Amino acid sequence: MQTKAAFGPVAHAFCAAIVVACVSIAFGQQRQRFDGNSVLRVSVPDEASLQTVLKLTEDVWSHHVAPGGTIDVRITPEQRRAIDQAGLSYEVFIPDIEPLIEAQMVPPLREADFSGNYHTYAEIESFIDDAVANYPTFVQKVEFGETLQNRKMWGVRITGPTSPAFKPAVLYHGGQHAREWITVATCCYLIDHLLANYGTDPEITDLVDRVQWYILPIMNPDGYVYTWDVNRMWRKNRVPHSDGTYGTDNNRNWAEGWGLDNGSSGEPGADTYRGWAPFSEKESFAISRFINNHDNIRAYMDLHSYSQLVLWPWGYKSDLNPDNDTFNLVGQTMMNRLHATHGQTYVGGPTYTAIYPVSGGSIDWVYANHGILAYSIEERDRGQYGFLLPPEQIVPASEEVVSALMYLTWWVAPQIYIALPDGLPTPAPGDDTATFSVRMQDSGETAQPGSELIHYRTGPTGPFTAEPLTSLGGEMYEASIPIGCQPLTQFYVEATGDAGTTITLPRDFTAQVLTIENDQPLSAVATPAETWKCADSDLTITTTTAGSGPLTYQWQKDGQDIPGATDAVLNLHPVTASGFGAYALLVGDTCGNQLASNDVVVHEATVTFTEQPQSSRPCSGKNAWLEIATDPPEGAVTYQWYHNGVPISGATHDYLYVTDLGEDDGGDYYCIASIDCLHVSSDVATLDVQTVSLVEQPLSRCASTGDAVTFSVVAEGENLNYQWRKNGTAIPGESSPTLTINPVDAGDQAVYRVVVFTLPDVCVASSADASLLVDTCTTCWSRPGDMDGDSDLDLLDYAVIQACFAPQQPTRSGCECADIDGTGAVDAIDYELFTADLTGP
Ligand code: 0X9
Ligand code: ZN
Repeated sequence: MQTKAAFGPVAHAFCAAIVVACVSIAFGQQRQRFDGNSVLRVSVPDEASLQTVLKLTEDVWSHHVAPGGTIDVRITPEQRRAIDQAGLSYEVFIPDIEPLIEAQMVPPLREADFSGNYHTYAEIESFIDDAVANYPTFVQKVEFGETLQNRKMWGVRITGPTSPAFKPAVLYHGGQHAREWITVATCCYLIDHLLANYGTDPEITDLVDRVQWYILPIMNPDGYVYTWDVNRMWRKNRVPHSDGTYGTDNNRNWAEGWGLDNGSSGEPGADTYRGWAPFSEKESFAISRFINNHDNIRAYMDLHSYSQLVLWPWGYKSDLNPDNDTFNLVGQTMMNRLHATHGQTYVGGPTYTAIYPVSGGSIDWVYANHGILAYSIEERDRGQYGFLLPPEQIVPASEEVVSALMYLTWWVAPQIYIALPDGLPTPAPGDDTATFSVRMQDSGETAQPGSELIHYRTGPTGPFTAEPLTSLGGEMYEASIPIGCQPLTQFYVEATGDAGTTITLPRDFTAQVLTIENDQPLSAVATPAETWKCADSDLTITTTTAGSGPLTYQWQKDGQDIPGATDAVLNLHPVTASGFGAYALLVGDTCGNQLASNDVVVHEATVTFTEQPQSSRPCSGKNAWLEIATDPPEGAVTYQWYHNGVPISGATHDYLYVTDLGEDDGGDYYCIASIDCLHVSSDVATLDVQTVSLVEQPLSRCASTGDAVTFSVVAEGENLNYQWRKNGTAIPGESSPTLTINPVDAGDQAVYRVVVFTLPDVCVASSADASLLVDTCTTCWSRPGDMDGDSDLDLLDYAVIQACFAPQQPTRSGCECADIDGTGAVDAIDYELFTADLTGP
């Protein structure tokens, strides 16, 4: 990330004094200085401290960023003060990065000792041109592509003059990330190393002769130039975005596993921005096209820094890739070589688990789309200098990486190129041999006639047996190995070349062999597992079987073979009384294995109800629940419920639930349980639905002291009981359909209602509220709708208004006061006016 604060007047004043550090470039931009910026390894014991650090700086250098560990960050002096204030503990890796940056850019030194220094884009192009000029017979300049800023992606192809039948290629590059300068330097070192030692070092001479080496030091030239001219800490390329930010991370832009938020970013300004589409970037697109066009590429290395890691696919998911054994074998040897050279420790593994999720990384695409052995090495160091590895370390760092690359190249470049052009054989169940073709191409040596062998064993352990391959003429051979009834067969192929080199496929047969899965285990499942049949009905037992070769079948009943029952399916037409019992299928394969299926138990059909539905007297509006149980239970038996003799649709379980009971729901219920030909009815249960309905409601009244008032209710239902309430409280002894108050006095002004219920099964109906107003209805009070003159609009008033409402009005006394709008009638408008006032603000 570019830190804007580092520009400005102070930085410009410095530029005048320190010419070297302020190279002006075409756009007039000057190199951003990092005076006083330091690199710290901060301890982040918890999420809060990690967030504190991440909020301070966007320039995070380290890989593992998780609470409980440490984080390497580049920070300004102000940010460092903030870290001090937050009380976080840290180690200072670089107190001031500016002098280190300058030391890496000093030109006189660069000219004196090429490999010991970092170089500009232009210097590397002349280095390539010099290599071509000095070794014209085996170095070619290769244009891998062109960038948005029209820079060429210059690299080389190095190979000796030999032309065997098959010459594998390798593609190694650096500089996918701009600031990882050591990777660029290592590629230059590799070019130099191959050229300088060709003809003297036999291993190098052989591999240069037999392999096409494609080496591209700077995959991301625009970003690389930017690190020299403007911002040493730049990572991405320099594509401009509409939001004013720059750069896409090429190593998040490849098409395999592209676009995941776990392992890349969709924010253009982010350091791991994935681009707007897979291969939207010219650099990643160019390399992918190059690989598509060169089908002999067998190994790929994408160099990065820093952390000292050897990484392989996958980066975008945690699964092991299908060739993880091979990746691990070669990866471990590379780690050993990296360590053996100068004692530096490198660790590694699949990217996702070894470091972190990487979505849209190069090695995933290269491996997934071409089966190429694709690695990424994170070069030196482990954080001390990070991206600013001092020039003194270029040679040792490159020596150890080149040692690993020599091994990777050796692994993919056998002198005889052995392949299975049709892949591994997939024998059909029961086959006793597997026959497949093998190709042996001269890749430096031709196979001596008779040395072509296949070594096999039937099983995962034990010694191998060798058989000669059958020559089909030219490069083609046929291999034939017994597979018999073994679950797996393992093999490797061998040939010895005319110069005496013995080659195997796989490359290291002591660590890895090829495996053919050749047998299906025997299995048999018979269905149904248990069944009930009527005597004289038909039964079919079906099976699912698997195993090697044609299978043999024998049915048994109660442990005895059934003569002639030797098909996979058993038909019993009909099941006779003697046919009830346990059936099983004995199945055998061509390998002599035998096993029995599960038992299928055939019972004579019977149904017994172990629980019967119960009659009841539920209240209307409530729910009713009927339940049955049978032996055998639901599953073996099917059910159908009936109501008054009519089947209820969908009622096919061992219960029946009738909701919101109405009068129509009363009547007889029963369930018919069926099994095969047998149908058995349950007991009949009667639902006697009880209803209480109020035909006439008590009505509100206006009365004078001394009057006699009667409230009454008319209800329908059986065995009715009555209970009168005054203002919600029961009035003792009032249990008839009428309530008489005689004589009325002021204390009787209240709201009355009656509750009507049945016994002994209680079903309840409650009447409407009726008000009794005493001596208050003769005047209409000032508040409209206030019938009793207490200035409130409450239940008492409401009941009167309701009672005055048509059709009873206006004859009822007091109703004239309920005519709120004065139209001469108590109607819906008065009712609305009353309730609006009641609920209004
Ligand atoms: O995150 C990356 O791109 C690499 N680390 S770096 O610090 N150099 O940026 C790791 C890339 C691993 N390679 C792939 N899985 N493609
Ligand atoms: Zn990188």
